[in-house]
Amino acid sequence: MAFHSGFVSILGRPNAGKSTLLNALAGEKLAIVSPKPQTTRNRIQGIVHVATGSSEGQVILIDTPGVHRADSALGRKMMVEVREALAGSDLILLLADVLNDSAALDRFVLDLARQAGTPVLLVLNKIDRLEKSKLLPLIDRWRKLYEFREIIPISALKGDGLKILVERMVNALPQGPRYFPEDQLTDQPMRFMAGEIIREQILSATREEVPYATAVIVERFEAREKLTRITAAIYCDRASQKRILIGKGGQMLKKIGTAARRQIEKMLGTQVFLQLFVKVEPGWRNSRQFVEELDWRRQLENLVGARPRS
Ligand SMILES: Nc1nc2c(ncn2[C@@H]2O[C@H](COP(=O)(O)OP(=O)(O)OP(=O)(O)O)[C@@H](O)[C@H]2O)c(=O)[nH]1
Ligand SMILES: [Mg+2]
Repeated sequence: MAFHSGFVSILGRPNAGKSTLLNALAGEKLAIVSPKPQTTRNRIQGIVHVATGSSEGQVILIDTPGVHRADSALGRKMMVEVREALAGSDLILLLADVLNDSAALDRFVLDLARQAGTPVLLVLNKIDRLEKSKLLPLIDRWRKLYEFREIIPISALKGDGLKILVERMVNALPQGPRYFPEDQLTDQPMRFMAGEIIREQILSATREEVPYATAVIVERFEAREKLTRITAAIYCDRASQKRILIGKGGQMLKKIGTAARRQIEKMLGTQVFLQLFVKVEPGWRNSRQFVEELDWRRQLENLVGARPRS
C-alpha cells in the first residue's frame, strides 16, 4: 500500500475547536483548550500515525492560533505563527464552528487559505450541538464561497466524523516518507507543555481581562527519575491583576498551582514540585521583545546557547 504523508495546518477563527481537534486526532492532550477565545498562542505540532484498511500514512498536524485582526505585538506574533504554519503546509483544514456562523469573519480566514494556494478541506465542527435540519443549508452556503476539496462535518469533542476526516486527509496528501518515528507525538518540549498547563489553569480560574493579560515562562525545569522541580513565573499587566492571581491569603495561586501540578504529574509520570511566582510586566503584550521570549523555539535556542561548551 502506498504511504502518504505531509504537513496539514488547522486554520480557523478563535474558539472553533482547533486544539480540541488536534488532541482528538493525536490521541493525547498536546494543546490546551478553553471556552475563551485566543487560547492558543503558537503553532503546535501533533503527529498522527495512520494505518487503516484502505490507507497508510503519517499526518503532521499543526494547530494554530485563532485568526483575528491583531492589535498588539502578541496578536501580530500569533498571526505570524499562523502564516508560518500555512507556508509549510501540503493541505489546510479550515475549521469552522457551526454554532457561530458569520460570513464576514470567515472571509478573512478564507483569504488566508486562498493566499496559501494549498488544497483546503472544510471541516464543520460542533455538529453535536446543531439541529440536524440546519446542516445542509450551511454546507450549501459554504460551497458557494470556495472550491473546497471536501466538506466534512465533525464533532471534535464527541469524536463524530473523525475517522472519515483522517481517511480523507491522508488520501489528499502526496506519497511521501515517514517523517517521524512511530512513537513520536509532538516536537514540543515538556518544559513548554508544563507552562501551557499552568496557563490553562489560569484561563479556567480567572475572568475578564486577566486570562488575556497573563503569560507563563518556565524558569527552571529539573527532571529526575522520581521528582521534577519546576519554577514558573506568571506575568501579568497590572498590580490589580497580580492581586487577583494571588488571591486572598494566596488562595487563587494555590488553586492554580495544585491543579496544574496534578496535570503535569500525569503528563511526566513523576512527582512534581511546582513553585509559582506572579510578576507585573506593564504592557508586555505590546513588547515585541517580551513576546519573542515567550516563544519556546526561541527559549530553547537561548538555553542551548547558554550551556557551557565542553
Ligand atoms: N459542543 C462542542 N464543543 C466543542 C467542540 N470542539 C471544541 N469545543 C469547545 O469549544 C471551545 C474552544 O475549543 P478550543 O479547542 O480551545 O478552540 P480553538 O479553536 O483551539 O481556540 P483558540 O486557541 O482560542 O483559537 C472549548 O470549550 C471546547 O470544549 C465540539 O465538537 N462540540
Ligand atoms: Mg487553540
